[in-house]
Amino acid sequence: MGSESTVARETARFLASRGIERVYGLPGGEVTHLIEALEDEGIAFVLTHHETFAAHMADAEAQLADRPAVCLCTVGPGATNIVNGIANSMLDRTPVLLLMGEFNDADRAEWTHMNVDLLELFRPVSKLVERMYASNCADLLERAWDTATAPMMGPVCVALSSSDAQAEVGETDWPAAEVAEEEERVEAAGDVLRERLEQAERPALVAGIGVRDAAISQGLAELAEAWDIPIVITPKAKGWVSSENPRLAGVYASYGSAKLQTLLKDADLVVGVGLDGTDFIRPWRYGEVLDLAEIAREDSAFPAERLVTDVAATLRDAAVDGTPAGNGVDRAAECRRAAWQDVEAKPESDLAPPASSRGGIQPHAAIESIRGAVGRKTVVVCDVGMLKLALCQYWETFAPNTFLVSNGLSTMGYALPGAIGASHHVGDEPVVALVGDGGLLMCLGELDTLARTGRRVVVMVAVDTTLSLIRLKSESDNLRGSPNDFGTPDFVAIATGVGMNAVRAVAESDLAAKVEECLMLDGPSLIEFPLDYRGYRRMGG
Ligand SMILES: Cc1ncc(C[n+]2csc(CCOP(=O)(O)OP(=O)(O)O)c2C)c(N)n1
Ligand SMILES: [Mg+2]
Repeated sequence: MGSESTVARETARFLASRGIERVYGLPGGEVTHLIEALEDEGIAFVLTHHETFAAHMADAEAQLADRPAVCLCTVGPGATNIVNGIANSMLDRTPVLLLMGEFNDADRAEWTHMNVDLLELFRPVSKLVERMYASNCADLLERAWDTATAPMMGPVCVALSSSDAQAEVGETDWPAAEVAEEEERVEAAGDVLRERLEQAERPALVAGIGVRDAAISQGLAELAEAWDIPIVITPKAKGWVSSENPRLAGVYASYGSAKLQTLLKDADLVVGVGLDGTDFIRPWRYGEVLDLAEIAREDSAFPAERLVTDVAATLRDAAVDGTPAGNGVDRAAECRRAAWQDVEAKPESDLAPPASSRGGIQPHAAIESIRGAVGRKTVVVCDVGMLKLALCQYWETFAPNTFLVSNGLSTMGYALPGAIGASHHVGDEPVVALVGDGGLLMCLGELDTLARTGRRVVVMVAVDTTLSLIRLKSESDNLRGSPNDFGTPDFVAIATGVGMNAVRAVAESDLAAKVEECLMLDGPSLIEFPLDYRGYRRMGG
């Protein structure tokens, strides 16, 4: 301990020592001293218009940076507002650090105004939630950071009152940079895996959220090639197995081709790589999985035979001298072909579209046009809804960390703030947000955050004038779809109103050109395009 400091200043100094350059959030009176201290240490405060979207910004930044990112909210309504964002990071295993306002111990005992029990509120949606004081500041900050980054990663919440933030504390000599401590590794289990592969006739690999690691994804590709095994991925693994990999069979999400499901059903050995119960939108309905896992754990959502091992080394070991008998290239190609045939072969539905629908571009045609115009290394952030289900299946990804999506919680309103957070990490390169009209309407205020921060984000909003996913579900249950329908707000006018460049593409023929045009701009832009909701009725699985 050196000279005198304050808890707020030490928090800021700690974050700066860990490479944190910005904190996203929305203040209240309890956190103003903390924000001032952050800025004094060179940490920018990015003001958002809703706390949950601050958490989404941190979530996207953390995924790309592969270290915690930080968000901030005030006590009471600020904290209750951010619960959704923290829960999203919990279910997507993202290391986000939340700094939140709190009442000091004396006030908390007496006050009712804005006073909710923050520890109880955040316990189910975070890995750690604790109050910070001068007495535990140094220990808690380091422990929170380590907890967030320990497997399975996730959000941590530190609550601090204004008076405790100003309390005096000795200056801590924070280590300049964090050197990731090597986990004590269990031995590689290449022989066990090899033995099982030798016995199998129709093996399949299923890769999930934990494949987002260079060594593991490389090991997976080597194993698949050596034994010629088809690979199925979950939405969080998109990009970590390239769409150009000839053994990629498709994405296991709510919607997939019937062929993909047959592949999984018929497999006599399914090897799970980095899988996690939160990967699956529907419970795993196929045979038992031999799950390669870094840590031992119980997962009731995903029962499996767990092989606790150094996953990357095990994959690489078992790849050596593999027998390429899994027929993976052919089985994968058949699944990919079938996914497109599903869409092309189904007749147009004669069910009525939403009343305010203006018709529009077929979803799959829109995805192909946009994909052709967006660079292969550009980060794309996807919102939730039918658009997500279509994008997860049909949007091709060619590089790690080029497709971000809220999967575990599947919360609407992720794409726009996620793209802002991603953009802060990627710097000058453009980032794309693909969002449904319902999802964008939920977070319109963040268009102002985007305009104000000037980030190079292209927001593409698919206008089908309804909550398509829920409308389709209602229709398939023989219920009315109309309660899900809404109007046709002029998104171009809204974006222009906050100072952004905005254009409307009306037909498939000008969509790609508009995307290319906006990707060239230095600042933010929005493209509104009409989408024919009826096209989603062709998606099978
Ligand atoms: C915060 C939140 N509220 C409700 C839902 C339930 N939900 C899932 S998809 C969806 C519809 C999304 O509509 P839109 O953004 O227009 O996308 P579309 O389905 O039309 O492509 C809803 C309401 C959710 N996932 N998240
Ligand atoms: Mg919609």
